[in-house]
Amino acid sequence: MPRRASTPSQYVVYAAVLLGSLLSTCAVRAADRSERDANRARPNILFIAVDDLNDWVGCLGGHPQAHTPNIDRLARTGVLFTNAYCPAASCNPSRSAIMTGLAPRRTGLYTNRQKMRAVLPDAEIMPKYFSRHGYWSAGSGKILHYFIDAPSWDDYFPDKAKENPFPRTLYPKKRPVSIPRLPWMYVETDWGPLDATDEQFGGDYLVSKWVGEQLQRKHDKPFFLACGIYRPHEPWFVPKKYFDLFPLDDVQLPKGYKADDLDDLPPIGQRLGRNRYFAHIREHKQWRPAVRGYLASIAFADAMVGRVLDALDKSPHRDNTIVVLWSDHGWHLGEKEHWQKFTGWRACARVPLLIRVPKGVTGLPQGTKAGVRCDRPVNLIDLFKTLCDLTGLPQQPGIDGNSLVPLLRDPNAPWPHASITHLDVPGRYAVSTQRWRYIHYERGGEELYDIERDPYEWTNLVQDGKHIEMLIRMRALAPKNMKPRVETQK
Ligand SMILES: [Ca+2]
Ligand SMILES: [Ca+2]
Repeated sequence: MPRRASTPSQYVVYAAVLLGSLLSTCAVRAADRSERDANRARPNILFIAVDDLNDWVGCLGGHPQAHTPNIDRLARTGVLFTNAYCPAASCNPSRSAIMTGLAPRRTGLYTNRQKMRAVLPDAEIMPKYFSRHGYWSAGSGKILHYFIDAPSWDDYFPDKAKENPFPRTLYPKKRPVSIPRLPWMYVETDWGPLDATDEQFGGDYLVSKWVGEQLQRKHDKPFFLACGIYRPHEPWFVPKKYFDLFPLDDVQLPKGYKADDLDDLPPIGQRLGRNRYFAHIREHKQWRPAVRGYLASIAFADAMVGRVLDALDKSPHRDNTIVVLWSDHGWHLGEKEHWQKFTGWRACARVPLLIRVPKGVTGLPQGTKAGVRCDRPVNLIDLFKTLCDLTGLPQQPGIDGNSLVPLLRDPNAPWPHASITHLDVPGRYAVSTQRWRYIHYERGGEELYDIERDPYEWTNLVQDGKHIEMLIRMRALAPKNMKPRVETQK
C-alpha cells in the first residue's frame, strides 16, 4: 500500500492502487469460493472392496448357484467389466498396487509378507490424494492388507488411532470345525454355519452399518468412502441362514475342474497348481461342503454390500455418488488341483469390477448407462486414474494404469492395452487380452490360452504350432524392467 497521497496526481495513483488491491483480494476470494464450490459439486465416491471373491457372482456366471442379488443389482444399474484382472494374485501386492496406482514391477512389492510402508514409504494412496483435494476420506474394514495406514484417512471405523482396527467377528468356540487340521494346514481353511444373526456376527455387519450411517448423513465436503468387506475370505463361517440357501446335496462342484488338466502344463505350473490343501480336502470328503461354505460366504458378503447400496439409495447423496465395487483377486476351489490363490489362471486373476457413475459428473456428464457389459481387458490398477478423471481432479503424476472413462462412455471403444497380473516372483506373471491369455514362469515355462473357446483354460496352446504368431505377440506384451522383490523385515 503506498503512503498517503498529497498531490492530485498522487491521489489518482493511490486510488488506482487501492482499487487494484481491492480487485485482486476479491479475485482471490472468488477463486477460493469457486474452488470451494467446485469441490462441493464434485461427486462422492463409494469404494467397495470384497476380499477373495472370484467370478462366482450371478452377473458373471462363474457358478450357477451363486446368490448375489445385490451385486447383480449394481450390474443392472451400471457397467460390469467381464474381463477385469487384478494387478497381483494375492491381497497385499494387489491392494497396494490398486491404492497407490503403482504396479508391482515398479515397486518390487510382489508378496503378502512384504510390509507395504517399508517398500513404499512415501507413496500416496487414494484416500490421502482425495483428502488433499478437498474430500473427506473415510473407511472401514479391509482396504489395505491388515493395516489401514492411518495418516492417509480423515476417519476410520472403529478407531483411526489403531493401525489394525477391524471390528470383532464371531467365530465358533472350537475349531477346526470342518476337517482335522494337519500341522501345515493354514489355520483359516475351515468352514461351517454359525448359529447367529448378522448382527451377532459383528465384523462385516458393523463395517456395512457404519458405512451406511456415513452415507445417510450430511457432508460439507464430497466424500471418498471405502467399505472393505472381509468375506468371502476364509474362514467360511457365516450365519446359518446363508448356508441354508445351499442344501448340501444340491451343491454343484466347480465347472472349471478337469481331472487331467495339469498334464499339458510346464513343471513349474504343475507344482503351483497341485497344492496340499485341495488333496487334503478331497481326502476328507469335504470338497462339496467347502464349496457350500464359499457360496454361503459370498451370499453373506453380497447381503452386506446390499445394506450399503440400500443406505445409498435412501441417502441425499444417491444422485451424486460414483460407486465402484472390486475384489482384490479370485480364488480356486479345485480348478487345476488348486485351493486358494497365488496363481495366474483366470480362476484367480479375474475379478468382479463394477462401476456406476451418476449424471452430471465432470469426467462423464451423461453418467454410465444401466446394465452395460464391457469385455475389454482391464485391470484394477486403472481405478486411480479413472477416479481422477471422473472427479475432474488432476492426474496423480507418475502412476500406472489407464483411465477407464473411454470404456465407461462406450464399452466398445478401442482399447489397445493388455492387462498384467503379477505373481509372487518377479518373472512370474499373466498377460490378458480380450481373447488370449499368456502365463510366464520365471525359470522358463509358458502357457497360452484362447479363452473365447476355452474359458477354463484347459488346453495349453504353447506347443501348438498353429498359434506361434499369437505366442510371439503375447510375449511382446510382457511387463518390462521388472524390479527385484524388495525384502522387508517381518
Ligand atoms: Ca484377498
Ligand atoms: Ca490342461
